[in-house]
Amino acid sequence: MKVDWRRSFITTDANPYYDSFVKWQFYRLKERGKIKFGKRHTIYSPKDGQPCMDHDRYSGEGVGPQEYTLIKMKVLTPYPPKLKKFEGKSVYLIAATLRPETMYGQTNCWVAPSIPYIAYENTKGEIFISTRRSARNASFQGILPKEGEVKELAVLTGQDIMGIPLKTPMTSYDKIYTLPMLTIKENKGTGVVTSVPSDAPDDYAALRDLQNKKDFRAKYGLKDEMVLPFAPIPIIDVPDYGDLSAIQACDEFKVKSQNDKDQLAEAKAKVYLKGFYEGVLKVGKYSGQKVQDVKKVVQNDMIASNEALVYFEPEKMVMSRSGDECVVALCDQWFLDYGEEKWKKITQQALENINTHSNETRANFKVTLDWLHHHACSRSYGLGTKLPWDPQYLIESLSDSTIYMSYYTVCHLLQGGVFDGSGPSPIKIKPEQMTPEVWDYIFYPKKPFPKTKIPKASLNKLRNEFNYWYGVDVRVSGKDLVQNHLTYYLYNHCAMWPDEPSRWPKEIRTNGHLLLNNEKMSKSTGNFLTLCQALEKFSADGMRLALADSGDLAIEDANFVEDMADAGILRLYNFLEWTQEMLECKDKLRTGPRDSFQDRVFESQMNALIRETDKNYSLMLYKEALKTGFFEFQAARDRYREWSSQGVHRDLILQFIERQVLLLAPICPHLGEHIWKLLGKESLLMRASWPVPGEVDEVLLRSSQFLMNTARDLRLRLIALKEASKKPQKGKKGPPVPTKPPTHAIVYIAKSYPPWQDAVLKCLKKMHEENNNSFPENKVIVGELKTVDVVKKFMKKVMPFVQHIKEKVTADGIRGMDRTSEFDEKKTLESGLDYLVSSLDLEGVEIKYSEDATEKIQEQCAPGKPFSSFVAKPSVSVHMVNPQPHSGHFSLTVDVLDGDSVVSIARRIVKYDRGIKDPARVDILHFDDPVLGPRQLPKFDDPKFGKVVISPESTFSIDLEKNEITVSQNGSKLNVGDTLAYIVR
Ligand code: A2H
Repeated sequence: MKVDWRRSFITTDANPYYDSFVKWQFYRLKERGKIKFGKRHTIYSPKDGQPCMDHDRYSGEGVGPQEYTLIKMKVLTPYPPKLKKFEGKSVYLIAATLRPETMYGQTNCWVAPSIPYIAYENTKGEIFISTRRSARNASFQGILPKEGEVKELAVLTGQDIMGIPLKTPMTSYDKIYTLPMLTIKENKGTGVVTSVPSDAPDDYAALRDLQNKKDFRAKYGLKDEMVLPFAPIPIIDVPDYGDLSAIQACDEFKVKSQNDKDQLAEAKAKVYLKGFYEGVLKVGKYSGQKVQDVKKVVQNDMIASNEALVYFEPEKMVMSRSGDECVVALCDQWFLDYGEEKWKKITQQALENINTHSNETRANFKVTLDWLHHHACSRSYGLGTKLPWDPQYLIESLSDSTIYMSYYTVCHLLQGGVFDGSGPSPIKIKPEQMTPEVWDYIFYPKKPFPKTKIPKASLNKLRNEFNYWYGVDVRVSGKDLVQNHLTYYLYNHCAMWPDEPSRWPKEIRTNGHLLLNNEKMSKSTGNFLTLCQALEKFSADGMRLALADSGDLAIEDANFVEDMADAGILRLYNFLEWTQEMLECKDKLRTGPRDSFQDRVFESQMNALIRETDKNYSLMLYKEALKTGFFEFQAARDRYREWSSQGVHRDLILQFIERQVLLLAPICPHLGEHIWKLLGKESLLMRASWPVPGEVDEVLLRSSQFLMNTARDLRLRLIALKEASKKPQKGKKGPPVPTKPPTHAIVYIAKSYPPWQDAVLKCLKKMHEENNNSFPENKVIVGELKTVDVVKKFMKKVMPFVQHIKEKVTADGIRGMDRTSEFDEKKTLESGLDYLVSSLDLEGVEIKYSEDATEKIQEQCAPGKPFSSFVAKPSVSVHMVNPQPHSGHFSLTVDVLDGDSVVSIARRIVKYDRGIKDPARVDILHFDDPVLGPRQLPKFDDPKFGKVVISPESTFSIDLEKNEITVSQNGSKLNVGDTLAYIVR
């Protein structure tokens, strides 16, 4: 069973209080001239015997009536056999067109050879020939003698009336012929199409097919004189396309025949819009006037001379819920005159002041407001309130639910908790006491107290409620409702409270539909997930997380992806596990001052993300809130952990956990409460307030970003270097020569730009300032720079550099033109040195100023843009044995570099042996006898037997030629041979 969603919670007919409210609204709308009565072209279901409004439709929501001009094309005598019986009567083929002003250019008439047409009589006793479907529509528009009845006087095919002569209005040809067009649609217009090859690419392509192909003509029994003499007539001048625009467009898009669907579509897209909006008529009474200005006038002229008539049909197929194909009918009805200019205008103004959250939603409102004209508000059966002044009609459901949010402000006092208003009323007011004047008093501050038995205090209470709560702060609804409900909502607020904009809607946010795994949810395909199933599969928090992540866009559909939901749960689980781990070991975490570079960056990052998340939540951008408040928040923590070589600070970690839980609470409250308890909080998380963010040090954050970028750059270049060394070298055959992997990186940073770039920047900044904070044209920039002495020599490189700076300014604002760094780049990089070295698998990273480097390197460097190079320092390999029994540590080969220390070698051992946690616990020993020592059996109960611990202060040096390693210890030097030992304490 389909339930009208709005009625399902207000229940108008069953609820006498709401019924009185709707009646009040309609009385007032009518008094203010918003409701009128008359005959209108309306989408109509013959089976239901009444208009078929959006909510009565099975398909075709939002579809309206489309107007066509029917051109009467008189069949000349003698009539063909199938029409013989109409001898003595006027017979017309009636062609449906959207462009009556092009009738000057008709060269023929198109019919489809095999689709069925019927002949029937119109109100004037003339015979019309068109498709059955169009006759059915016409019969509801006063074109046929009896409403809804089509007497079929003859049934024929297009072929039966092929090649017959016609007399048609306006064209310069005396008579034209019916010819075959194979692309005519049976379900559009009348199935008869008038042909204007000068302006319609379809017509030109079809006519040319016939003119070029004799066999084609023969197939349909056409004589040459019916086809060949008819050249397109120039009638409209279209800028860029001339006065035979269709021909030009067919050439441009290489249309070869009427079957070239795609090319024709392109040609039409180009020429129709341009022809209609920019075309100028060059023939007839209105020669020299714009097409769009004369369309209506030409139509009226032809109607006045009985050569044409107006006809409507639904723009697209509309099916009623009762299974009927709807038509357009001229109906007597009450309608809301949404086209009335003053009303439209004030509604447009109201829209200006509404926050629609997205430009697309606003644009959809604007389009709707542009075309909306009238909306039938009455129907003869169904559910609903009776029209108070004409109770044979009911108010249709989109019209009785436009301002009901105001009813919400008082309904609790009238209805209590009772759904259908059957009482008892908490305020003791009976439904029949709710007269229009009583409602006036509640909703309008200036209205006097009405004649009523209701005590003034009671009514004042209702009035106060309304006054306190109204207007609606934000309304969230489906994007498909902009074209009807949401726009009516605006219109009616403006009509009911015309002088009180404070009662008008303030924010409207729309959302798309929810997809499941990138596809539409549909029971028939099985791509479906109920709320209960989702809960079972992903838990409440897991589902909420995936829903929040599914998308915020107002127009595009949100997408619930099950893989993402799984990944989300995993993330939540990891967060919980990590939290428990941290809480268990919190006493081992670093304490004391929390002012290292990484501490300060992390704190600032948290503060910035709290602010951003706050903003995202208040804009109802939940995907964004999740991004900043969870994914990025976690990433900030991960970075902090990775980069803090001296360990993370306890206070910051605890603060992070608490803040994380708070930021995520709106989306994952259950996990939040659990962790809140683990944190030892006494009251509930739900009672806690939003975290108060501290200062955000923007410069510090940018310096941290600089560090990240440099690290990333180093990593990428290192990978590239390794890849390159695997490839055979140019010009040399055979496998690649193994090159030693780099051991060290040198990062050069620049204190300033090279002189010519510095001069360019200075100049650019000045021009940018003088040109109202934007760059002048490149021409001007070059002209200016040419005059600067230091720049002259570099003119070839100047424009690429200017382009680079422009891009920087687009990304970072005017900061992109800064000539020096806003922070100390050297200090910044040094603060991350330990992590850089270990994560890059290098022995060392050195930071140097570019001024100490070659000119070439200086050119590559700029503030914020360091340059790195790599070196492989020479080494001598040494064998490392581990004499500890059952330790799990193995013998390894380790490279020793000149200047190595015990710790640096220990670090290298740790890299190979992940079983060792801390390099500081590794001792290195040399053998008493460097030659024979290693050949003796170790003593299991005394691993150090025959060896000496090398003191941590010692340094290693190497002799490459002799392939020897020497240790300097307390001023003495010792050759340690080719084998050393290590012991893990
Ligand atoms: B117009 P819309 Cl010069 N099958 O008239 C295919 N096409 C049909 C049709 C049918 N059953 N019934 C009508 N049409 C054509 C003139 C014209 C038209 C010019 C320029 C543009 C143009 C001369 N042919 O239409 O799908 C008719 O051709 C631009 C779209 O209802 C009718 O107007 O939008 C137009 O298509 C109606 O198309």
